[in-house]
Amino acid sequence: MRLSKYFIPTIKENPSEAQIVSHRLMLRAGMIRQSSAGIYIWLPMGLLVLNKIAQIVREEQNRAGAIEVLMPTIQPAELWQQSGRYDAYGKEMLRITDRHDREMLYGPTNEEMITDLFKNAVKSYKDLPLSLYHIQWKFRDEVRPRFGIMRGREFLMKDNYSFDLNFESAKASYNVMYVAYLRTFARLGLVAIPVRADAGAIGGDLSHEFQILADTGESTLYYDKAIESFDLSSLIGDIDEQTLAKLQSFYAMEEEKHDADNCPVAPADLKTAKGIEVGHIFYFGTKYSEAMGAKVTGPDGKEVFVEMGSYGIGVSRLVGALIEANHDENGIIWPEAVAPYKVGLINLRFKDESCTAACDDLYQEMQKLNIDVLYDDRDAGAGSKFADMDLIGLPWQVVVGPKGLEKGVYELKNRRSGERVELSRAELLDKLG
Ligand code: 5CA
Repeated sequence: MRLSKYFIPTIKENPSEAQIVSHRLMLRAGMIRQSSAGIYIWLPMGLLVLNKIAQIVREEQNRAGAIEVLMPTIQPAELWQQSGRYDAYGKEMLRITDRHDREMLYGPTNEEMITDLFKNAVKSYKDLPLSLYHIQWKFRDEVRPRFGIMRGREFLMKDNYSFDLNFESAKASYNVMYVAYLRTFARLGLVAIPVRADAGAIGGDLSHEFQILADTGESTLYYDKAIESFDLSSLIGDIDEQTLAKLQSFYAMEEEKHDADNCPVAPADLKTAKGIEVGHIFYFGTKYSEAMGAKVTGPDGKEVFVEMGSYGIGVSRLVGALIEANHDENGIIWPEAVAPYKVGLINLRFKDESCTAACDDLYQEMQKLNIDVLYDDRDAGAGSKFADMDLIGLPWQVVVGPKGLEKGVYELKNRRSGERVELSRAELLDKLG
């Protein structure tokens, strides 16, 4: 992509409304613009990252055996009346009336709709276990939308719903998702601590939140420091039962549920930190299937209410969480897995014919080699080109200037380490290809 023909409306000054670094950088780097409180326009660079994260989430859901569907954003109130949540949800739910005076709502989550779908489509235990997910926009009329897309009113969520015949099978489905979540966050280069979000009652509800440690997190966590010696990011491979059991036995709790007097961890081993909740998984048994009449015929011919779980990932929140974990004073530092482009090509002397010819040549060659490149071909000064490139945070920068060209070399800068090397054309293309 040529920057002169693209749309990255960057901002020089720090936007006064942004309290945390990710919000500030997303606005400054031209990734998002606010439309109204907690509702954002995703600009090209933001959208590229959002889509890349969604794709990694999708691949890990598919690998875990979940099947993708797409449910609508607008739901009939009737379903929520059946589950009893229509009144309980209160003001956080955006309620809509259509032209026929039917009560509708913009979905804050999809348990009701999926349970209704299941009830009408699945009748036998032979079709179980079943796990369906979608990646869809949600709306929650949050009391305090803040920190940009981190706590928005409209946000993109991956939500997944599992259906099983009995508790054992439901627990296994839960654990498959638990592992899929660890893998997903590891692929994003994030260390997400699984935090127990239930009271720990055996056989009852079971729930974990996945928290990224960051000073700007909204949750306060208490956890056994042994978790840190457990290399969560290395868990990309299969996890055996023992490792899973060990991981799940570590103490990690949100402040509200942490009881200092009865904590099983010795004070010297207990750590506290702030976290950003990027995922939340629940096993809730037959809560919705009983309320909405979702039954299957078991092997003995008797009908039973289906056992369910639901599993959410904040896809749009992850964009912010990734920036909180990957930035410096000059801007964003994208991990390659989610970078909007892999390489930024900077033409230092727009008016110098040999510079422009060399850049055009590199640009064409990179495109041939499928190297994702953003070419700063604007008629602008070197200083502002460097500053913009650091701000938007592409992992690699290729700098083409007259001095290098005389020697027949290009400069390659690693955005994260700041390391610069001079390479020939062939070496450069080889390294980036
Ligand atoms: N039905 C369940 C699981 S599918 C559910 O809705 N869980 S949740 O409320 O915890 O949301 C799932 C994830 O969505 C959260 O972990 C968080 O990462 C993200 N999320 C929730 N609210 C917001 C919000 N206002 N802005 C951005 N992301 C949010």
